[in-house]
Amino acid sequence: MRRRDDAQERILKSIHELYERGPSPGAGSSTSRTSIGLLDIANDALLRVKCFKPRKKVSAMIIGNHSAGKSSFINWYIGESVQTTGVAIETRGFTFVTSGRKRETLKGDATFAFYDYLEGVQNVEGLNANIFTEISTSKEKNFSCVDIVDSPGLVDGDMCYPFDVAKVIESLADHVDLILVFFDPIGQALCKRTMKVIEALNENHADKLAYYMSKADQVEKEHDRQRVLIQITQNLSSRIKNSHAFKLPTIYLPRDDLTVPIPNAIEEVCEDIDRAIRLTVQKNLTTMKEDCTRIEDRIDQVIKTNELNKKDNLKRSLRGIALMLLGWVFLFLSIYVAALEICATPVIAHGLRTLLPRVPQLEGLLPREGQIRWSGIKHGGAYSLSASLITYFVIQYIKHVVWRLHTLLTKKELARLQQYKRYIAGFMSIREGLYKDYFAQLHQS
Ligand SMILES: Nc1nc2c(ncn2[C@@H]2O[C@H](COP(=O)(O)OP(=O)(O)OP(=O)(O)O)[C@@H](O)[C@H]2O)c(=O)[nH]1
Ligand SMILES: [Mg+2]
Repeated sequence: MRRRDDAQERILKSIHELYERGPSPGAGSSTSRTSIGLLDIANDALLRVKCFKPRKKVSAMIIGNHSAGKSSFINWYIGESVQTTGVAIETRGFTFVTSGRKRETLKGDATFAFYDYLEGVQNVEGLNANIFTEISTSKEKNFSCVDIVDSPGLVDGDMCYPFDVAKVIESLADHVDLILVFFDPIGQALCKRTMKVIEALNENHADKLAYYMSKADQVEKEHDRQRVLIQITQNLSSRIKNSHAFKLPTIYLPRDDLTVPIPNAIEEVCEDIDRAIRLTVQKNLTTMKEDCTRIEDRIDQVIKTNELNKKDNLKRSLRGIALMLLGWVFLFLSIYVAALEICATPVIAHGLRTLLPRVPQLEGLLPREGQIRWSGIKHGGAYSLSASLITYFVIQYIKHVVWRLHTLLTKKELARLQQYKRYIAGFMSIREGLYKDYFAQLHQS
């Protein structure tokens, strides 16, 4: 039993650390000297892959009627009296019972900080003063892999809760892995408030719910117990969704003085918790593989896009240079036409003829008296100049659009991506090792 606990705890912890900090030194991978976590890689600005850190522990919430034995079960499970129990209404708030290195009690604010998924209920009025964390050093059963949430007993009538209990239970249900519902056989089994909460939880979390008839040793006669079981089953049947998988084991805290052999399925509760842990271990191992594959694919995609961009940049540059040369042709043409037109103005033409009387090419440039150049088109020079200038500017614009280059990865960035690929390969091999450990412990148990 202990071996199995250790392996599961180690796997959950290792996966959590791989996401947060990367492999610890000596984890048997080429990446062991790095301190970069899977999340750091996923969140890199070049990649931006959405990943969530798997939780280190499974959480199980216990709900049920007042005095159903919820807190007593937790104390029994961890082998330590962290929760107050008794016939009065004992538990008035929510308590997260978790394992740690030092016995400690955390109040509202610290509890909200400890469990980030409580963000959704942080503003529920009156909850802050009624939410706690009890850290216990217990190593009993699979406690090191599970956080157990104790909830206030549900009662009908005038009982006034300092906050909206049903709302908080429903909100926590979104985040816990298992919801244990305790019905005690005496009086409280038919509590309307409990039934309403169960009905609401069945809407979205039917698979997480497990029902038990607690304190079964209080009903010594078998036919009385059967009657209570039928009564609870009848009440639940219209409210629960997966009724084909419905079970209602009878449980009670083991005691030595019991003369009547009442069947006790309390180990089934432990088995349900163990199953949730096993499922979480499997789920986390699968999630890690999927995340690694997604990050690897993204790295390949970024490198491939960079290669394509490089080729495209070359094409764009060639087109840009061609357009630039063409633009120059039209620019020179515009300058030439402008020069011709300036020389053709009477004052400049006269001046040129006087200054350079013996240059024969001059007559080719200057119009004879009364001659209209540009194939006889009046203002042909102005038209030609405008046309070539407009063409020049249009070419400039097209060049500006065409010669726009993609930003390429720098050598440093490319090297970083290649390094990430090596890290991911390292993560995958560590994960393989964890999977082997998981199967080994399955065969041993
Ligand atoms: N006979 C018997 N008594 C039990 C068992 N479990 C708990 N009790 C007793 O039932 C009473 C109520 O137990 P709690 O654990 O305080 O019940 P709870 O569900 O936490 O109650 P609230 O916090 O008020 O909701 C205590 O006096 C316990 O000693 C059991 O299995 N058998
Ligand atoms: Mg209690």
